[in-house]
Amino acid sequence: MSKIKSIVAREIKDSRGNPTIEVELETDKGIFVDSVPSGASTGVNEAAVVEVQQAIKNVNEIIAPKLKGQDVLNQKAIDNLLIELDGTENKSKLGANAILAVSLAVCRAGAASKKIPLYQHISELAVGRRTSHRLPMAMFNILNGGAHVRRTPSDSRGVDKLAIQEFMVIPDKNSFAESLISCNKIFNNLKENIEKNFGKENLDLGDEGGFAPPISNIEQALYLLKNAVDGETDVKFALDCAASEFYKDGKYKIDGRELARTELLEFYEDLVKRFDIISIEDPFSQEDWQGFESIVRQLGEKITIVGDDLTTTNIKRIKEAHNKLACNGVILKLNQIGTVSETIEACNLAKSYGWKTIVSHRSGETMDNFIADLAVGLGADFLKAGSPAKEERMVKYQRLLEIEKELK
Ligand code: 2PG
Ligand code: MG
Repeated sequence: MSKIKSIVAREIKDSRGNPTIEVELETDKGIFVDSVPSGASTGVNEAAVVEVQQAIKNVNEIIAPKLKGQDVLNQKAIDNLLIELDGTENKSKLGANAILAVSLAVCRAGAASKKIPLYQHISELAVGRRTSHRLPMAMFNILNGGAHVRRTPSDSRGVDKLAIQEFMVIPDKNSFAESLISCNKIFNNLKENIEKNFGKENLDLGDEGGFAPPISNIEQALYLLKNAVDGETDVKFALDCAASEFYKDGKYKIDGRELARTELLEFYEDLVKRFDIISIEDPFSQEDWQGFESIVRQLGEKITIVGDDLTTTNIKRIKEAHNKLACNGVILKLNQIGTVSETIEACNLAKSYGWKTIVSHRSGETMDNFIADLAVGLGADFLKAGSPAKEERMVKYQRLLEIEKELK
């Protein structure tokens, strides 16, 4: 048992330089610090974020006095209390950012109270007992488009950006350490190829540390990736289309064309035939259930169709997606729902359906590495945390390396 002595919130900056909230929670075991990331391609059904200064006020003046003296081992009860204190459906009163920062720090303090690693504590919260652990496979996002790249056709380069947001590589190696080495080789090959084809001035990176060369053609992007894999074996691809971002008035704007749902489906089918793609996230817009249903029917046996904006780590949406057979994999993002307990619940539900589970960072990240422990603790199939070229992404992978060593 460890009682909360104090909780103090303050402002820090995230990887895009935007303000976000960090919380410092003190118990007899020490001081525990966690912070909250933010998305750019956010789903409309995500929990609400309140302005940072307001979130800080809400933690310091409303949450902290209520939680003082509570035992951090009661994660579920504390998360329920936070939900109750907020009292809204989407956490719009206190803010999911305020609530999550506290929930994360409580969890970290809980692990310390039990003197066990954070991932082990999370897994005990998730399954109610001790279990063995395995590492997730990493999805490294090394080519960026969509909302994570700021370029318009009117730029000097005159080329629009890629409609698809994330082009990821998944090295299937014996260990995470080997996967990371493999990713680095691919990343460096990609860099060389981009430099050769587009010049040094086009080596800029998107928000998640993937390259953002002046191309807008999806096939060309996949060939760039394929060439970069050069000699590396057992490397698969995954896409996060974040299709809500290129959907307008019933059409999907991609590759300079405007595609209807059925045409976009054909487009994906063709890509899956020609490239080693094992997973497609948000292939259709977040309310285009028919799109999701059709792609699961056509490709669901072969690859994973992942809900992110569709499901928003929300058990209601996950249940609906299951009933409609709209996906067979799910993204888990703590800040889409706002508490550790609800994220665990979402994961358990998805697993009960036999879905693949992917713990994910956000495009605006902090140096917090909580999601590495979360991915291991939940026994998630994958962790997606960007490219190793950015420090706020790399700290998550560093933590996985540490955990891997510990588990050997
Ligand atoms: C996504 C995420 C993270 P954002 O769409 O999966 O990669 O992006 O945080 O901008 O929503
Ligand atoms: Mg996504």
